[in-house]
Amino acid sequence: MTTALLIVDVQYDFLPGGALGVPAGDEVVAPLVGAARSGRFDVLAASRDAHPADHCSFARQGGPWPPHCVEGTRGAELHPLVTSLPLDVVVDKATTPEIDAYSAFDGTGLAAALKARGVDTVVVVGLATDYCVHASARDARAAGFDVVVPRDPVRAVDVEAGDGERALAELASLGVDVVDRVADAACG
Ligand code: VGL
Ligand code: ZN
Repeated sequence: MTTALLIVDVQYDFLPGGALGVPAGDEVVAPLVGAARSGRFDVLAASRDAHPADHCSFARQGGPWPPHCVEGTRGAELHPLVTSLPLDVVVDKATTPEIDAYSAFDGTGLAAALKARGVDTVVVVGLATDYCVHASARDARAAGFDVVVPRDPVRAVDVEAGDGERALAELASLGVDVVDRVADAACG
């Protein structure tokens, strides 16, 4: 088993106080950094939401979100503890004005980059459970990986109460292994 930890969108704008702060989003940092430093992962990957200033997902353009993760701004930067990791792969997504992408696999070449490193199992962590974690785990599964989502290093936006739990339930129905703790994931 060759396992990747995929750290999704742990950027200032998704942390409390950010433009699209995820409630308790900062709580993901300690468990995921601990996992990344545990030596249990063969490959460390991270994604960034990296939008142009006129991105179609922004309210000004008729989209659902306040402006967030605009390239070149502090809000788009990864948390410094994530940046401090020896990341093997970093991908930017939703980088063109007309196209939104929640999945770290959407238009980024991430599946090929992981397969080139022999990865067969992907543990998906980060923000947010009901958007980019959900879409990334779903696409990892669709790309043929075994997929694990641990609960301790993910947090949900929960626009509607229960969105995060529904996202995890849907992932489980797709064959994703939803576990309580990242420490219990990828022990093969
Ligand atoms: C995300 C909303 C908009 C995410 C990205 O990373 O989950 N959510 N853009
Ligand atoms: Zn976005």
